[in-house]
Amino acid sequence: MTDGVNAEAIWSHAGRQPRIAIIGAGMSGIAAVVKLGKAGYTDLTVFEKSNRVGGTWRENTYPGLSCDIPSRWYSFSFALKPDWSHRYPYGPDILAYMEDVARDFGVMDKVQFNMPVDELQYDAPRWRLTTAQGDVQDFDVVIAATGVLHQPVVPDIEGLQKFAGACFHSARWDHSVDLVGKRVGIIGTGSTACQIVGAISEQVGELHVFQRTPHWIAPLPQKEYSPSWNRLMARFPVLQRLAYHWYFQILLHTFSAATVGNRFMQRLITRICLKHLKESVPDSALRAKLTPDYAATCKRLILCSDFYPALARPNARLVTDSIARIEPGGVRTASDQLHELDVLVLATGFNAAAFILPTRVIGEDRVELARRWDGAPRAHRAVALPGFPNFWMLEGPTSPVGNLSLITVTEHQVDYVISMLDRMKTDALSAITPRQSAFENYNSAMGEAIKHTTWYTGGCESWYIDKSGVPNLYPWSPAQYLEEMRNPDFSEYHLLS
Ligand code: N01
Repeated sequence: MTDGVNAEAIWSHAGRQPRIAIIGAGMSGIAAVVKLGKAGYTDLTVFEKSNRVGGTWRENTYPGLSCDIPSRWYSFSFALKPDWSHRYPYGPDILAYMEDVARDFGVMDKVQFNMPVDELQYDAPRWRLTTAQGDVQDFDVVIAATGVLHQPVVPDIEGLQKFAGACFHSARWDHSVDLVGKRVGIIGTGSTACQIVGAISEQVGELHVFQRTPHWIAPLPQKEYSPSWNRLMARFPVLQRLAYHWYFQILLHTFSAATVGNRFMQRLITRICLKHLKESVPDSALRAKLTPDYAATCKRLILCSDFYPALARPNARLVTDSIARIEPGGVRTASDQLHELDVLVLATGFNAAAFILPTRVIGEDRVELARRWDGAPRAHRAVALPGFPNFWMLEGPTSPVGNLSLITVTEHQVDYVISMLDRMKTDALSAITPRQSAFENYNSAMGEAIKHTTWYTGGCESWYIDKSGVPNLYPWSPAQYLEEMRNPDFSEYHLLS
């Protein structure tokens, strides 16, 4: 591989720092800069398509935006925050936290803003990166920190373009539209829609919620932290660390366990959701429409306390009739009823098979990532891919791991990448790339194991399931994945000198 290549061109031969490109300044990009820096890798350039850090928390600004992972755990382990206002953090608070961390840990100095990356091409031993502006730079290592859910899906519904009122996707919220007193329709009843419905139901004139499939919804045990409690946290940082690990362990052994086969937890979650529905919705006909007929946790479990009460309000209407088409005046359903609307919100989710795409990534032998994946993205241990040397993904394919805090998963993945870089440095390697056999063994074992999870057996459709027909998720215990990240098995890789 290195024949004819000047030794100076290979960072580990020349004894210099690797030039590392990080794509994206969201949560993963921030974690990568901080952890790589602490490990001594400081020649970092972050390419951010927007003008701010924060990723998903920058892009989503819809009313009610919040996170259903507790704030004391939804934090960087190296930057715990004593003064979260709530147990479950609100979107603006998370964005402010991301920006604070980026500023305090010197991330901002590394970021090139408004710099989308169009193409990455491997030309051994370097990656040639081309930005949308046509700027070309070479890097030794590329880290894709582009997130999982960042490409909004606009549903293919007849007449959508003809709607006369305001219409926008939940991730492109139009804040110039005043909802007060308006007739508002919302398509979708996933995590996003539930938060929006809870937040806007009191101010709108009419609320029409178009539900294709009922979701399982557990109550969110929200709580405001008192100033005295937060002062205590600030005074004794050990308490912050205890809280971080407390929530980590609790969720690991309850919700995460249920998704990968813990029958007791599965039944408990089902009971909690049904109790929540019964207590929130007195009308038995409405309750029947809201009761799922598939297993809880098959789709992403929703934690939300104000969706059901919002639907029980007199101005709300749950529409379960399928949508026939959209007309200038509103949404017409299959029973030929027109729901007249002023505003239509599309809470219809994201393309979960995109990851770094549509950036064109070209590996060895000019293989294109988009072709290689063909709608069913796979990776080796979620972070690497044969034929794409020195290219690492954070939150890559199968990364959503047991609904753990994505920050925890990302931090472990960054540590894994650091182990690889350390190995390159000590062994003077030019490239590391997973063996095809290791990739195939890992993915075929995953493909078998996933068939025993609720995501597959639960009898639902969800964004977890890709073009291959199986969920694109890690099928084993989340603790096992973190262990895999802590202890890289180098025999799975070609280590090229
Ligand atoms: O998207 P979704 P989301 N006609 O794909 C419906 C994370 N998240 O943005 O269920 C009619 O879950 C679709 O119907 P169905 C979290 O991981 C986290 O809500 O497919 N309806 C569904 O109801 C979550 O899982 C937080 O039958 C159509 C909805 O639209 C992920 O983001 C907060 C339709 C899409 O639901 C995505 O959630 C928010 C059509 N043509 C989100 N097309 C946290 O708190 C789609 N639907 C961390």
